[in-house]
Amino acid sequence: MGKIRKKIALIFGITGQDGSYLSELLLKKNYIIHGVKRRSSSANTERIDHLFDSLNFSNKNFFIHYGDISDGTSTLNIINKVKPDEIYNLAAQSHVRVSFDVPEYTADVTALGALRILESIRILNLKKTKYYQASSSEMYGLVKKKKSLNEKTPFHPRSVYGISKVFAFNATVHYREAYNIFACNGILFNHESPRRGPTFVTKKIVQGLVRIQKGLQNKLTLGNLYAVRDWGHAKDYAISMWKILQYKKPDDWVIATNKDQTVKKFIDLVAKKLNIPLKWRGKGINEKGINKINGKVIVDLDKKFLRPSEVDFLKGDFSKAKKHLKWSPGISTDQLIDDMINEELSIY
Ligand code: NAP
Ligand code: F7E
Repeated sequence: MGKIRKKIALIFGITGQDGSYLSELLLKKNYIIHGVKRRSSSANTERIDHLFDSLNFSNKNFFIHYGDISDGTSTLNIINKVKPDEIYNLAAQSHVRVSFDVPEYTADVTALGALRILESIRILNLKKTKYYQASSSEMYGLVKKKKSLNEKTPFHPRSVYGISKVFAFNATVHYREAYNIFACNGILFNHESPRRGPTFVTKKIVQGLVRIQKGLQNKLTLGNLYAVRDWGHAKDYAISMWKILQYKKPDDWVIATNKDQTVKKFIDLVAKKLNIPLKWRGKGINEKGINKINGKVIVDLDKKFLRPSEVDFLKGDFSKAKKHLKWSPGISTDQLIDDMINEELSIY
């Protein structure tokens, strides 16, 4: 009997939250993984250090290459060298607030980066290579009716990050239609985990409140408390990425939990789990979260964390993915918060 050839996956954005969970999943599925890492002056492989020997940049089934999706030549060269069965493009300047400060850079990486990968697949004539684009609920932006959003809901992005993701979404559809490339969009709603970057709101809240409980920090300063988000667990969402590329045809998919919460509710849930007695006082930018027992201000607001234009409401209808991909979120918000808190507590 001949040996079954292992599938080869190439992951752009392997050092990020999702890249690390996707790598763990694909290694379990017996893939050979090639990941692309940017050069940085300080270590950026913390989330994947457990998967390879960082001195040799590899282990048996896991290889890291230096590259950058703002560099078309290196992107094309890596794809040509690896000739992957599946490419996952998770690389992006992924912070919405930061995209207001560095719009041109965000568009170069988040929009044109996707185009550079798609162009490489086309130029190299890789007929069998499948492409996953990390599209985002931020594309919906200004939502007219506060109801669950699906694959048919129109996009109205509210940041250069959102605009760039709409470009990448459309480029993915275009390369599918024009060149018959198996190119897919996962329209993923917010997903979090202990590995979430520290400046995203859920991680900032968990980290801040744990540190306050431990007496290591006095207060947590935030922006808009009333934004509504649909928060899932990144581990669940990595499974959806793989399922999207295994489906019989390329398509676009909403991945979400169909549950919504405000930022304020998320703070209340975390505070309750940490036994921090919290009450709210004041309005607008003067609203504050106060320790009911000693009267100390635990949460306050600062305009610098507000955005010039906000996405007020995001909740996703994942019924298409449920029906055809047999994907549903397995981890509840409650479990997500426990997971994030436990990880944070384990540091101290
Ligand atoms: P993340 O933690 O910020 O990871 C982003 C990854 O992209 C990192 O590995 C980063 O490398 C890499 N990267 C940034 N610029 C690059 C460049 N020029 N060339 C190559 N790599 C580059 O983001 P995430 O939460 O894992 O999200 C993964 C993807 O899904 C992103 O595209 C994001 O926009 C999208 N998305 C995320 C969510 C969510 O809620 N998490 C929802 C929808 C869509 P460094 O480690 O060197 O910074
Ligand atoms: O903000 C509000 C903020 O930065 C969530 C990215 O993964 O998901 C993420 O984008 C909400 C916003 O995530 C603070 O105004 C209040 O309404 O955690 P976030 P995001 O902007 O939704 C989408 C789907 C992606 O694709 C992105 O890559 O929380 N908020 N106070 C705050 N947000 C932050 N960051 N910091 C605050 O202090």
